[in-house]
Amino acid sequence: MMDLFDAVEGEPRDIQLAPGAMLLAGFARPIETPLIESVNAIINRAPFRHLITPGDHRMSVAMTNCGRVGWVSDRTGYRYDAIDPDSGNPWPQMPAVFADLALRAAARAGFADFRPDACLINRYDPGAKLSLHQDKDELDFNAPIVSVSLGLVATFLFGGLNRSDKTARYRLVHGDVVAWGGPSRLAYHGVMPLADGEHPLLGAQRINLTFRKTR
Ligand code: MD6
Ligand code: FE
Repeated sequence: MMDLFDAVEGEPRDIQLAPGAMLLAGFARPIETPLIESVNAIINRAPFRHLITPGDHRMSVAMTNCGRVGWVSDRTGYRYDAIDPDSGNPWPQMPAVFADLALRAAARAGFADFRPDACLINRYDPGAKLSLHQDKDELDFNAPIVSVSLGLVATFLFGGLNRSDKTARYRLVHGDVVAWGGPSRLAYHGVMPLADGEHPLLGAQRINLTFRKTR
């Protein structure tokens, strides 16, 4: 596996994964505490749940959302919806600390003025994985996606525009941000089954935030 050194505190490093795909190592570390507090406030109102895919498969990753719309899946398909189907209420608002992080990270990666309207929050417990997929349920592929890793280390798979393209593996650690757009916007990607472990702030889990502009 490509070995990326862990972020040295206060020294973010930028690594290009492919044209349009940047890993900003350690970028979110300085605001880890408000990020985790915000996640906790969101899951209080919109708890994590295991969605069912159109193929009738229960996802191993538990999900929730904040923002104007949230990504949901059920037997009828995938969509962005303004209403949390579990509660019947709108999703919690996107906290300013989230929107500001997404804007700054995108700008650093070369995508100016990124104003996401959705933030999908994923929880990986040991063994949870995300199969190779494209993020293509958004209407605007000009905007990038910004992904923030918190908690346990994950192995991120990054391929090409065809499912059969060879994938590279990257180690994502707590505080890393991946910003992803332009020629990489529709690249296949996934997450390998999470290894067990104990993170000092988050315990035996990985939390991933992905920010999207859906329209
Ligand atoms: C994850 N991330 O890291 C899942 N999608 O847990 C994604 O599916 C993803 O990291 C698009 C762009 C960046 C990502
Ligand atoms: Fe994705």
